[in-house]
Amino acid sequence: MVDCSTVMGADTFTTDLHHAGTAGMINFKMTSATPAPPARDDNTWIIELDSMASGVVGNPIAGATMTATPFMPSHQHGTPKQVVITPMSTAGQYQLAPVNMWMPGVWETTIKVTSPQTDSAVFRFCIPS
Ligand SMILES: [Cu+2]
Repeated sequence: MVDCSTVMGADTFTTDLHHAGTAGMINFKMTSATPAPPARDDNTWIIELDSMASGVVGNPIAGATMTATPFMPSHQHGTPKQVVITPMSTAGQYQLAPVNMWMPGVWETTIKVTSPQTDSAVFRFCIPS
């Protein structure tokens, strides 16, 4: 059994969940999660990338190249399903699917952007049993 109420530091899904990239170049905003909150097995996320400078969020980033990798740190394993990235009609928004979190527990999904800037952010969710 996984009791997510005892897990510290996991993200709580809201429509304004966002993380500044580790390089401070891109703001990663989760504009949609299906299901919401994220749940076991296949998830579909829409992530908006916005440029960032000195902590101030700027314009949407269209045409980005990125990968998304779910990983379970406590067990050191990932998932057999590759996350497919599809640009949305709204500039700067990308669909990530399937984000397959097949096991209860804490999952860290790293989104790594390699173009036009390099930056990455981690969305960390506790998936209940
Ligand atoms: Cu696991």
